[in-house]
Amino acid sequence: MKPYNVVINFESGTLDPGKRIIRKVSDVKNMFYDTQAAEELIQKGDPMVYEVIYADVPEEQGHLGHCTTIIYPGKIGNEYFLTKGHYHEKLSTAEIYFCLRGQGRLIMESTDGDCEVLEMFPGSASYIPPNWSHRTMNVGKELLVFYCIFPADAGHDYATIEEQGYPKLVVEIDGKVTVIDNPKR
Ligand code: S6P
Ligand code: ZN
Repeated sequence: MKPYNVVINFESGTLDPGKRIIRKVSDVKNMFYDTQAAEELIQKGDPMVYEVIYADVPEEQGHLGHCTTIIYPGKIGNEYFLTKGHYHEKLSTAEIYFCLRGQGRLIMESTDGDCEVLEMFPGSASYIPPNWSHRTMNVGKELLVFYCIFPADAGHDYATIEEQGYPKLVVEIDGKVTVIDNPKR
């Protein structure tokens, strides 16, 4: 293949040319603590929670996958709109999230059971080491847009997070972004 550019719009989060994946509430309902509130939102029109736009790169060792993620502002119950969250299938692969717009949180859990939450804001570049699962939330009132770079053969393991969730939840309490223990863990 030959070198090529994509163009990223920092405001809208579009990456062009790119392949777009859309996640609605019905796609991520099991990831939220308040599944009842998620069901109600699905009945009310099943709004979009986030989009991922991938650059066309071979999913092979040596290549770097890259994409933008756009998370819409919103909550289910008092929990902020979030991504599914995953370990990489190839656990030894790291990733970088570079925030372009908005306010977010990045929650990570290692295979050793450590849990960390980092702030995301325009200019923040978060390093996700090998062996750490990762999920993001939009804690602001506008779009959260970030750019991801990862080994193209990293893959996704969604099942572990879907089954066990994270040790912490990021919720709004009295109008403030608050990290609490997850009662289901
Ligand atoms: C891929 C990378 C991101 C996420 C995206 C959506 O390794 O971490 O591109 O795929 O932010 O999150 P998720 O958990 O639904 O894939
Ligand atoms: Zn990843």
